Amino acid sequence: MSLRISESLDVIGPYRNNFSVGRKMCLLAVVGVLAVVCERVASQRFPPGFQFGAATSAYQIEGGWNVSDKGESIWDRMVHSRPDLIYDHSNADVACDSYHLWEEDLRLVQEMGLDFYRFSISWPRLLPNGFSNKVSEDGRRYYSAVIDGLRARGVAPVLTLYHWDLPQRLQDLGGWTNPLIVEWFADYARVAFSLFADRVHTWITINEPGSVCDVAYRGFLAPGLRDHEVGALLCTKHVLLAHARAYRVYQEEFKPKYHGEVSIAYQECWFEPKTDQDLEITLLTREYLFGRYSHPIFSAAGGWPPALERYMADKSKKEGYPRSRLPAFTPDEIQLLKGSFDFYGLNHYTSRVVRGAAPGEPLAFISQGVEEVRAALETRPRWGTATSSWLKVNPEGLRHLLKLIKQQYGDVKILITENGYSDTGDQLEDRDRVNYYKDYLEQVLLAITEDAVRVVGYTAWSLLDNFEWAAGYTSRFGLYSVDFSSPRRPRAARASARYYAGVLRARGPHADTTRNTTA
Ligand code: GBH
Repeated sequence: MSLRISESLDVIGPYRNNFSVGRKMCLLAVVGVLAVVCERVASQRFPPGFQFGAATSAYQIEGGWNVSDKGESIWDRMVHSRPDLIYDHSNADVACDSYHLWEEDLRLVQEMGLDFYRFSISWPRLLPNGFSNKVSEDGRRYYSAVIDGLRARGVAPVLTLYHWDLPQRLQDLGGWTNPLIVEWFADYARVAFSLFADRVHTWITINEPGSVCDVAYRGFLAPGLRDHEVGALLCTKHVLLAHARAYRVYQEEFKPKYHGEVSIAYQECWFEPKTDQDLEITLLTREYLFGRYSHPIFSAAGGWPPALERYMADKSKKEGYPRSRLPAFTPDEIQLLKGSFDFYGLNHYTSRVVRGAAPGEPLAFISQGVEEVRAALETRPRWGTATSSWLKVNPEGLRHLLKLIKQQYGDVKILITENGYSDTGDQLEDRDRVNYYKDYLEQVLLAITEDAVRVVGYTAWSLLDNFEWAAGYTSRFGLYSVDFSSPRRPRAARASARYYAGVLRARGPHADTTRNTTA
């Protein structure tokens, strides 16, 4: 008798009853009836060494937007000058006030027993004018204290250099469309490595290059510009090169001493074709949205994905441009980019069904599709919903995607750098979030045990409710809730925080709910 893990989970039922049902089943096993099921449940553990964490980002939690010498970021500028671009006209001037309440956050991290905590540095907090000639003593002290606090609690810091809060000064000089930003970013990275690489051994250079370039240059994130035709593609090239330069700075100047790991974190959905006729458009859409960022770094050949490169060259020519809108790499740049990773960072939330768009079909919103390749994106009615309208729940999509990454780039180590679920935040008994985590974790486990994908860790987004970009505070992703109406910003554990603490104890999606922590 060989039960599949998913079947045995159906037998076990909802997480809340795990323990009692599990215990009854083990009793039955003693009389020899369901021994196999018990064994399968016990073996639903992640391999030894697998790491669990939770994530946040600087602008979304810190507040303290203008304390001491902190510089203005593109998010500070946008929320203050264009509050209409934020759904509830809110901003993150205070947010979770983690700039002042960081010890409170570390208490939550410790309470859940996380192996690591992923957070980000605000570039303009560390380098107030964007350039490395002046390092903020206050910024240095803040991040140093958080790092030391984590380590004192036995939690590894995972540090992101860029989670979307570019110094406004650099935006005024063209931001990610200016090729000089590649060196400015490398300078910033060198400062961060010099200050913290003795204590931080896992680094993410850029969080979601696709959001930085494509979403931002369609106007949905700061700087709120609209130029997906040219601006987004210049941004793509420079974001990638900035990552690679930072990677090489670490490799050459810090790795020999500290032996840490550096990579980039992609946001990728699982895409499946609507019909057999949509296979080609699905591949092209994947290459446009995801391969454009991963192929230059992770493929053996390097450079842009060949089919996308051809498509963009042909299209640009037809449009009358003298050269491809997708800017070319020099041979040196191809070499710089190729292999600039120590693992594959993956943020994953959702899935889409892809089909060719009908002539004239509107594709302005990211949820509608991708204008550049004329692809329409749909969802399946049976997929679950969340408060974020873009977030449809399809746990199997994560397993498919993990397999696809392995198929494309070989046996690369994959760190899931984000995965999570949004609700309105008005209840602490967040059953839907618990189910989301359990179902997605099961799929990660299957990818490891059945498909031999080398997933080395998993990160829940997010540790606590925070400023959800253009959605303001209307979508909540926290394992812990935050009361934004109170000046003290009190945090409270949701059921999902207790569940995740149980996952950490059980080392599997079948949370150990035996211990009642304060979490
Ligand atoms: C991640 O982005 C971020 O890294 C994190 O900061 C964020 O809080 C978290 O996920 C949750 O959103 O409205 O249809 O046009 C996720 C990637 C890209 C998802 C933009 C939403 C807008 C889709 N996001 N996308 S739509």
